Amino acid sequence: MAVLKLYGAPRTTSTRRVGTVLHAAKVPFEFIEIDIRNGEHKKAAYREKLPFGLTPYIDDDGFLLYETRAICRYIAAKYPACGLLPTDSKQYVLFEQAASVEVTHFDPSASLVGWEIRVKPRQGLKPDQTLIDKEIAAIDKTLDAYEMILGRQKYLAGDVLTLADLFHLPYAPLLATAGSDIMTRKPNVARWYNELTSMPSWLAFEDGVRTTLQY
Ligand SMILES: N[C@@H](CCC(=O)N[C@@H](CS)C(=O)NCC(=O)O)C(=O)O
Repeated sequence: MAVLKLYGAPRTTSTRRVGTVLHAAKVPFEFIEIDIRNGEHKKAAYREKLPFGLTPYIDDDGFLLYETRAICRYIAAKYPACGLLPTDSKQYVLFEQAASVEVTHFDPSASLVGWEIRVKPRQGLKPDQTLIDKEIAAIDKTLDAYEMILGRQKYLAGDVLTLADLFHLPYAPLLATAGSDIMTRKPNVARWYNELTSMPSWLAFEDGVRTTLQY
């Protein structure tokens, strides 16, 4: 059986989300870089694989999949020993609840901040500080709820680490890059955030995602 292939841009948040989960689940993979600077992902041949013209996607022995959270669910379901996706029905929906919180309450603002501080400067544009401040204030409100949840349990879906926690990783550290300390101001959020950002699977690809055949 062929080794799983990850096609993406090594330093982007989305590719790093998948790389982190592959590493956490100890899944060997070949990394194939997509040249996003020259628009490889907008070409017709690429859109055959990923019609939205974004990165990343995986090819697992001919099975193609895009959308990072779906890819991560697939990896965790295929390699259940990683324990990142609960199988018990109640634990599973608590995971889905937490995953939904990330995608609806955390990601919209965090990815806007990411766009302002990472993408705009690359396009020669100036980040909009008013927008950054507004989005960081919105995330801070969301983190008040996280503080309550994480005061009662270790992780967002219970006392076991799940993909719902890991889904925050690519964007949460960007808030510090944007000059904000909101991830470390509330004690329970800070404990959770510090644990996540110290994980070897997160640190492994600090310099970019790369082919990893052995752990
Ligand atoms: N919802 C998608 C988002 C993918 C995405 O936005 N990828 C970015 C990199 S972080 C990308 O390919 N950007 C290139 C572009 O917008 O042209 C996912 O989770 O996979």
